[in-house]
Amino acid sequence: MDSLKQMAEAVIAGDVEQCVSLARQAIQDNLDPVEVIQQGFSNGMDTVGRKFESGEMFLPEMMQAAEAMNAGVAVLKPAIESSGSGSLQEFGKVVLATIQGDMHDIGKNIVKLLLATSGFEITDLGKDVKVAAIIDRAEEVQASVIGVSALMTTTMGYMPDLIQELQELGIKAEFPVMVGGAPVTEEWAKEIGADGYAKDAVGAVRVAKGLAQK
Ligand code: B1M
Repeated sequence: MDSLKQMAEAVIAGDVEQCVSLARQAIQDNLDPVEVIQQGFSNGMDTVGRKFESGEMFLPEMMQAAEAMNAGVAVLKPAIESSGSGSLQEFGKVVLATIQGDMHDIGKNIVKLLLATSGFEITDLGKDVKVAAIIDRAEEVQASVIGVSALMTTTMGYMPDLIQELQELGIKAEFPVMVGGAPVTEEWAKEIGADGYAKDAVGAVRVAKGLAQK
């Protein structure tokens, strides 16, 4: 089995030690840490999601899988940071949050890591963040971009609320909004009037750079 497949299997098994050991091995083998996250660990998480949906896995196993993935990502983090160009160019400020009602933050944290290593200053408001708190902070730090993540169909409904609120306050043009997360699509982002959508963390960097330079 190739190492990316082994990583996916280790996440599915919720095996923290194996995730750590495979991530260390990946660094020794000079594998691209971002590819390792996206093609390895994240693939395992997709399977976990499908198994949870079909009733083959339950909440404690999903939590264990999340712990294992986080442990693997933590090992890769310094390698991603040292490969970044953050110290070379400053692109702007991003206020980042997982939207209200949503506790999923693994993907948002990966987006944060890549944005930070690409030259953005990040204000991470964490998870389950109310629309008003996101707007307050964006105004406070004079954000170049607001980035919001949602992992559930039930919580992505707060994203249009954010955009509507910005419109009502008359500050929509000042704060471009980038949205993402597994259930979010490009079409939906357009429909709600978001300024940018990214499918993954690598795409988020590209989109944020475009929005910050407008
Ligand atoms: Co939950 N969960 N979960 N969960 N969970 C999902 C999302 C679900 C799809 C599983 C399923 O049923 N198939 C389902 C949602 C169904 C729906 O849409 N309504 C679900 C459910 C139901 C729940 C609970 C309700 C379960 C329960 O309690 N009965 C509960 C909800 C709690 C809450 O939020 N209120 C819950 C809890 C949890 C855990 C705590 C156990 C854990 C989260 C741990 C954590 O995040 N700290 C968890 C996990 C791990 C998942 C799955 C399996 C994996 C999510 C993940 O981390 N993926 C997920 C199934 C799935 O998504 N396939 C599932 C890996 C991550 C790297 O990918 O987050 O997609 P992702 O991020 C990517 C891209 O989406 C993108 O870039 C990232 C990196 O490439 N991206 C952005 C993300 N944000 C972006 C922002 C951007 C741009 C790109 O711009 C700003």
